[in-house]
Amino acid sequence: AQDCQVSNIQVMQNFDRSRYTGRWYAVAKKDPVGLFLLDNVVAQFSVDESGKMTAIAQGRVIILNNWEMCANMFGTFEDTPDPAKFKMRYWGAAAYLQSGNDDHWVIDTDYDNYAIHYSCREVDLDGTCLDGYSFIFSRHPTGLRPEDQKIVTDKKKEICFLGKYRRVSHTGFCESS
Ligand code: DAO
Repeated sequence: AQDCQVSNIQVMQNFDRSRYTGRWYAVAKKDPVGLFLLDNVVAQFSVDESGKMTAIAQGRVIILNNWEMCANMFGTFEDTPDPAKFKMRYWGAAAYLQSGNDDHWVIDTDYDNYAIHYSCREVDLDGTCLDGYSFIFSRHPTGLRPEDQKIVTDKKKEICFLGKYRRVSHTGFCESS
């Protein structure tokens, strides 16, 4: 599916949330309108006793025009009929951080090295995504393995975000604060 229709986007088959748990480093990001998380983004997924997926995430943000800080964020995931498609409710440890309710789709992952996340916030009248964001995650803080890069590039194209990503750097900003 490369007609860029949000409803035709292929997601991970037989998504296994338990294999997805643990730490993921964002290595690239396609920003939404009004971007929030800038860099040093790390997400940690868990599955609780009842089987529900939750996550905590950190990342550098700039709030109130000029205040740079490390945001501690929380997310809970509501299941849908598709095991790779969730509704994510998210909020910050502090009230002035962003909160919301976004789609959270896992497009592809090998669980051990890479994952491609997708969220469309606003679908246009023609069925394409008007405002969305996407994270490319790696299990390795150093980035994607060379052998995973082609897979990721192909998926970026399939979700119609190719060329819209920027690198997400890891400088240790959130480790000191
Ligand atoms: O950074 O511009 C943006 C949008 C991201 C909003 C979501 C942040 C909170 C995520 C919490 C948990 C999971 C991955």
